[in-house]
Amino acid sequence: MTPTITAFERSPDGGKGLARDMRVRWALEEVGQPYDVRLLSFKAMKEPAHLALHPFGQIPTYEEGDLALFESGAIVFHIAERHAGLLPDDANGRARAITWMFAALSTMEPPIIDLAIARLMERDEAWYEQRLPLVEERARIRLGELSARLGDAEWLDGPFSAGDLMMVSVLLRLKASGLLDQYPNLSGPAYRRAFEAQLAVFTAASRT
Ligand code: GTB
Repeated sequence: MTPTITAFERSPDGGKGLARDMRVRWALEEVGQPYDVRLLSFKAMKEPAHLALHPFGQIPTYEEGDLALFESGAIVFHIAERHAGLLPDDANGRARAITWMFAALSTMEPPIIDLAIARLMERDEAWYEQRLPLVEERARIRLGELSARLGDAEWLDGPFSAGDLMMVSVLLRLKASGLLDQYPNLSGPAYRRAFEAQLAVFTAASRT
């Protein structure tokens, strides 16, 4: 059965792929699962039909037969569990890949989102110039720790997994800030090449 996901009808990022449907699309493309997309206006997202699917009136959601899911992490995990290619076969490797998914969402994403929101929505506040360095520092600390763990490796734990997919989708939110450039192994040639190789699969598939 072809799943249906939801996405912004008009994404405020103007097509940069920064909204959280992108990680779900990427997971579906990686495993070669075709999908439909239902685009929603901001108004429709808060109406009862969508609230029945998503208690917080957000995107993305995922529907497949009787199953309706919300939360991009849960959706990507579901896709990774049902298809080969995003989670290792051995139980311990699988558990570690899932750990990296959680690390991306619950340890890396919050300071990165705080920074994105500060840069996007708080610029006109009187306290912006004082707050920005604090928010940047919190993101920088996590990036430094992640960079130290990644070292020279291409991916976080062995071959590419849903953990890497989630981490990359979280890090991409920092692109405009320039902060990533300070961590060559997170944004440098090896990681970028590896990321682009994965992305090529996605881009080719979305052209067909
Ligand atoms: N924890 C949830 C998940 O991971 O699925 C968070 C979902 C979420 O924040 N959805 C956002 C949403 O629906 C879209 S992704 N917001 C509307 C609302 O809450 O009313 C966040 C987002 C929005 C816009 C940009 N952008 O323009 O750059 C980037 C990311």
